[in-house]
Amino acid sequence: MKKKMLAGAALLSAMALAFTGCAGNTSPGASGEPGDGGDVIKVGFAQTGSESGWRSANTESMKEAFSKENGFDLVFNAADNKQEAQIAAVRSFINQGVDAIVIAPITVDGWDDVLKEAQDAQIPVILEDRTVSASEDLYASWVGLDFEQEGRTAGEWVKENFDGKGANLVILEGTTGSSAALDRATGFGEAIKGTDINVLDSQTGDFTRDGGKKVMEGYLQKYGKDIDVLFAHNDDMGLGALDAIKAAGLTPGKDIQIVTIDAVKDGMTALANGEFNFIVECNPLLGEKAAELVKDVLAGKTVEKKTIVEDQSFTQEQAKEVLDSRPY
Ligand code: GZL
Repeated sequence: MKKKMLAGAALLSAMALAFTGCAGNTSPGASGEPGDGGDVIKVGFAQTGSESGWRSANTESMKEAFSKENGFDLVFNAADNKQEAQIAAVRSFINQGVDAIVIAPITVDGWDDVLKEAQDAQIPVILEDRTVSASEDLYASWVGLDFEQEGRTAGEWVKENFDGKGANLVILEGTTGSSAALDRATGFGEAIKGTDINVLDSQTGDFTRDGGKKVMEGYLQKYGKDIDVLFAHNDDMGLGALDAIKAAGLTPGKDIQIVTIDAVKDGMTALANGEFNFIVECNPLLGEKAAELVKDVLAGKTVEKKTIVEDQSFTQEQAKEVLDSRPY
């Protein structure tokens, strides 16, 4: 039963309790806090899919936070990177009468109708990771990263290392229409504006290794040894590109320098061994904050509309130092 329905039902069940001594699972535990035998919070989580190492780490973080021990009954859906499937999952959560919905929206657009349906059903929505173009009134809060700053940091590294050399750059973009890809492109473009760096091409690899490899193969056929540097919107596309670069007889990290975003284990390993040259972190551990926001919203507390989680960046030397202690 949804939390907001409990006001009236609580009165009735209290009265029933007075006469029958029995109560459903809505009776609060000792402290009234969910998870101590008290109210269990039913949450529907609409994940993008399993497109990258970052996504796996994010899903793990969310499942750990929305555990039974923490007072949750989690309904999980991964939408295989398909927006229409993700919207259908949210509609299903509404029909199931969950207490709250969490979404990692694949793309920014297309969310207004289903978010309005959730609002009409009095089910609060929390966004984690990426954002939407819909009005802020249609969701309770968002916890994520500053994608524009991630792109800017990557661009500043390229500017610092390649401006004034007439360098040729190719870009592997993330999922088309996702806030991560849109904002990283904006930040990166701002950072290299006014330099003599020549952007030869920029296409989407959909945040996947296979996508990165296929697009990089096309770049190498078209531009070959003219490519000096690759900017990949995430580690996984960069890792896919490594295969293409080696198959072309070139040495990644030297013939073609590579800057990526995420800093997952495989990316940091490539950085430590010299195949990547610079990584900007994008922290996937958002589960704890998302769970805290769900509990606070359901408890009627006022919450921040936006929570940005801090990122850092790594050189090859820094990657060697921290690789064994990385949490993901
Ligand atoms: C960023 C996240 C992106 C990662 C990719 O927060 O949305 O999606 O950078 C992931 O690895 O697929």
